[in-house]
Amino acid sequence: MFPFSALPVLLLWVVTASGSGTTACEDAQKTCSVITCGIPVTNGTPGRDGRDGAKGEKGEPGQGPRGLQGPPGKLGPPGNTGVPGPPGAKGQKGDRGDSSVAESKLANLEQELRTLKSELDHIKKLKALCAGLRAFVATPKNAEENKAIQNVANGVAFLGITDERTEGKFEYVTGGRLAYSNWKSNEPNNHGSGEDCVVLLQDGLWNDITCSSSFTAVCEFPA
Ligand code: MMA
Ligand code: CA
Repeated sequence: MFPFSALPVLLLWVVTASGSGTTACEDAQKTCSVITCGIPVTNGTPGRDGRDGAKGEKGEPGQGPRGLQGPPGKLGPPGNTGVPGPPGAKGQKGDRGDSSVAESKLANLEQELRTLKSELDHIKKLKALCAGLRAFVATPKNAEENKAIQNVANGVAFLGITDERTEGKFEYVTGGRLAYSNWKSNEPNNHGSGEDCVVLLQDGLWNDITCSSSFTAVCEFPA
């Protein structure tokens, strides 16, 4: 702003000075202690442009219509790796890679099946034995009957009682739950690989025993 508004005043002053000429300077010498003298001059060519001024303040936003939103920017770089998650639930126990486990399981099952078959055979034989006599394998229903069978057997004898159908649940081979029992202490114990038949011992007490054992069978005839 300054150069433009100051310019007319400056030019005016220069014109006045040149107008007074040398005579004004000679006059001044008589009255002033310090003077400035000069010769008449003509206007020089304008000086070079001054340096750029300081940057102005940021203007108010314009009022024109707002442009459309630009397209989304490029995908940023991937983030840092996260912290590891908590450990997963424990899985089920796997099979042993060894086929010998399956083989030994099968062998056990086969043995169990053979035992059951022989037990059933034995019970069937017992029943058949007495049935041939139109009788049943003895099943004492009270102490009196138990004593009678004991006397007839005169030693260890099979009774018509078994838990072959359900382990621990003794019943008559003819069917039905036990009405009476005379177990020896700690019997029945299903000893060893299993005992599903019942013998009457010499003292009249009962013991469960493997059906494959061989003992006398006492048959009872319906009265
Ligand atoms: C034998 C057998 C079992 C009985 C026990 C009692 C060793 O097995 O008779 O049936 O329970 O003896 O000790
Ligand atoms: Ca026993």
